[in-house]
Amino acid sequence: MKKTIITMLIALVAIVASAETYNYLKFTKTDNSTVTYSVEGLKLTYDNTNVTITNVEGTATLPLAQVRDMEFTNDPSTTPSVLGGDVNNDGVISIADATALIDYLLGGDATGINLDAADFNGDGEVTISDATALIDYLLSGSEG
Ligand SMILES: [Ca+2]
Ligand SMILES: [Ca+2]
Repeated sequence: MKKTIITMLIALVAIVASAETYNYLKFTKTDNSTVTYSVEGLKLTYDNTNVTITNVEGTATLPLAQVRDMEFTNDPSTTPSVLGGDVNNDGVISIADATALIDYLLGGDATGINLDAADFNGDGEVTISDATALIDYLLSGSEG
């Protein structure tokens, strides 16, 4: 996992040098929140636990373990941390959330269910599609 990220970072630094069409670097965190940083003066450094982002606006530090993805973008918007998918409200997204969601869908008992987080695909209602989307997410995120 860490090796993958470090490899990505090295690749990104090379991309920064060549691709000037994008204005922001966007990090997607494991809780599905996103943060963007201006690429102006961008410098990325990292150690075993953190990636440090330095740009004209200042310096920010992100734990590597929380970084799920990163990409360049021209969209500076960020997504607040709502922990979509944390159906059982224990602070992490895991298979327990998928089972809690399925139990809710089958039984209709919303006790202990975070319905906002349960609407994983964001279409405004909690259905089996959210359970499948959550399971897909869990499967795709478990590599490495
Ligand atoms: Ca959870
Ligand atoms: Ca939904």
